[in-house]
Amino acid sequence: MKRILVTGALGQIGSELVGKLRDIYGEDNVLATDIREEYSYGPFEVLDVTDGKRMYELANQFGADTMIHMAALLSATAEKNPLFAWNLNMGGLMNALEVAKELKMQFFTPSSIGAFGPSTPKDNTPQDTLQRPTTMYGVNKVAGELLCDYYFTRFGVDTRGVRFPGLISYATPPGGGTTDYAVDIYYKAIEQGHYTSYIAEGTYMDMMYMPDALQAIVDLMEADGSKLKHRNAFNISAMSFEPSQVAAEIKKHIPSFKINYNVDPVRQAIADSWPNSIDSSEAAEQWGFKAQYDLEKMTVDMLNKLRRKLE
Ligand code: AKB
Repeated sequence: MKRILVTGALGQIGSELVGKLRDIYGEDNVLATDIREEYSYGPFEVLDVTDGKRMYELANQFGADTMIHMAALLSATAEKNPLFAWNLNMGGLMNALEVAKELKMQFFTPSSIGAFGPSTPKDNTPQDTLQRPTTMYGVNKVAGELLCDYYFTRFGVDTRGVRFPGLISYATPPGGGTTDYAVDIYYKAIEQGHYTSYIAEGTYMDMMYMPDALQAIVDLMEADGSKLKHRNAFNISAMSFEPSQVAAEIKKHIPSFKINYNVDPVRQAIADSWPNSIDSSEAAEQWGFKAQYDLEKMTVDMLNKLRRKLE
């Protein structure tokens, strides 16, 4: 049975991931850590990921054999405070990789579609392609992809990772991402019947429903390592859409729903520098990645779950 340490356990992905991992591997085998102290159940420790010594001690005491390193700033927040983003995103990752190396742990950390930039091919973006991102978040993600590959080839750490698209969930709101509009729109549809999008009509980005993202992490970590030609930064996507397409899908269930636009130039510039749609075929071939939710199926589930949560 795995013994897993999760950083950033109260974040958008972490808070749902911990529950899933505990269902699979047992509550006592998953140590949730976060800089915030709000945890309600199961093993939890406060951890600032820039404190490598404490990270080592917690992993060692817990007897962890797997590190899932999620703590990071997202794209829009990182753009507001680039130096802090570098220190947190890169400092945290270096500490986590060092702990994984010392304690011989299997290792997962996510990259993102943010690792691509304006010179990357925009449509069906290949697994291996030009990566010259123009955001601090993107610079962190490319450096992180390279570092994870380096720790595998140089030190034999079993590093694995995916490039997540925008993630959509009814459980925990995201914070500080460029793709967050695709979550907000569902909340506002139910709460107010209309949504003002900070991303312009016609801006396509890759997206994925949270259950598929969580399953992808589990599947990649359980995959036979000898079959992986890549290890880190697998392109994975479930759908690509632009704001008016989500609005049209919501309208099928809430006919009076309306969308209008008030574009935020900072987040729009980030979105414009990212691909329209990425090619996930290497992940499918090497470890069987397959998403279950498309826009239609996700919209039905999001609206049902959010109605129950909000009404
Ligand atoms: C963001 O928008 O920053 C994230 C991402 C795509 O990495 N959701």
